[in-house]
Amino acid sequence: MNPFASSAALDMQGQFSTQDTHMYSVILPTYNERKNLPIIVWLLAKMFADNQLAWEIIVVDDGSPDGTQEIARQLATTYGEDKIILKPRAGKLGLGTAYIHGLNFVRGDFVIIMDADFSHHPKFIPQFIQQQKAHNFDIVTGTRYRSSAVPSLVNAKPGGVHGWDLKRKLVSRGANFLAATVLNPGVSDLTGSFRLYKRSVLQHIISVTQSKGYVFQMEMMVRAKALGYTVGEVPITFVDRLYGESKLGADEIVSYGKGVWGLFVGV
Ligand SMILES: Nc1nc2c(ncn2[C@@H]2O[C@H](COP(=O)(O)OP(=O)(O)OP(=O)(O)O)[C@@H](O)[C@H]2O)c(=O)[nH]1
Ligand SMILES: [Mg+2]
Repeated sequence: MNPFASSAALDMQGQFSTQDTHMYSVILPTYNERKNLPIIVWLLAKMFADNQLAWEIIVVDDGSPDGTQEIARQLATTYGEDKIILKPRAGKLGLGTAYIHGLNFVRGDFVIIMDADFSHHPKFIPQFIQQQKAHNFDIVTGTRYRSSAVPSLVNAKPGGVHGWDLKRKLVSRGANFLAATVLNPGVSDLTGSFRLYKRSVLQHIISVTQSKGYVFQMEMMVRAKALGYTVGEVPITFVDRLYGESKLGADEIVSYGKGVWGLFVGV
């Protein structure tokens, strides 16, 4: 180990500081999240402040007709233009490209990807960070399908899903089971999208990921493992969206199945 590596963490008095000097950038894709956005931003800001972390939120809104961008501008005035950064696009271009777009503006060395509809609770982020630090992971992923963290982590509680009907639960379980069996990447929640990445790792993975829609998250993880990146897991409880309509339909299920097959033959 480099004997000088820790000197950067010494503060002015020569004390060893445990202060986290990293910056965490959240990419928040939004489409018609006018009602959810203020709550999720408030929770994120509070969590970052409580944990004394440097942060920013990049809102990638795809021309939401409900006026999400107007809310984002108000939030930027409230929290600061350096904290809430609105990077809109003209129309609904999809989630995969929303992450790519948002990543162009990231200033932090770590990136958190999450949904804005309250399904991903910011309270889990300190555990993601703890897990990342403990093992220097390239990626830490939230998992709905484990009862404990991998490797184990104090305070982690079993993951789960709340507010979904049986059909949606079965589809999600089935989708993960199918992907886990066919692709076997050794990560439990492949279709989830609540994750912490080292920025350079996310840039690399995203540059080689080809699929769109629901398959996108899965391909990112399968590619990450194939490229040799290290992944930790933290159980999360996933709650169905607070406001707004769900859009999962038969078309998504069929294209997902095709996506798994594409990855099986392609990666
Ligand atoms: N910028 C952008 N954001 C999107 C797009 N589609 C969805 N989102 C956002 O991406 C996140 C996840 O999308 P959701 O629609 O919640 O997807 P889901 O959780 O699979 O399905 P729901 O049951 O509808 O919650 C949310 O924050 C959405 O607002 C899009 O085309 N562009
Ligand atoms: Mg959702």
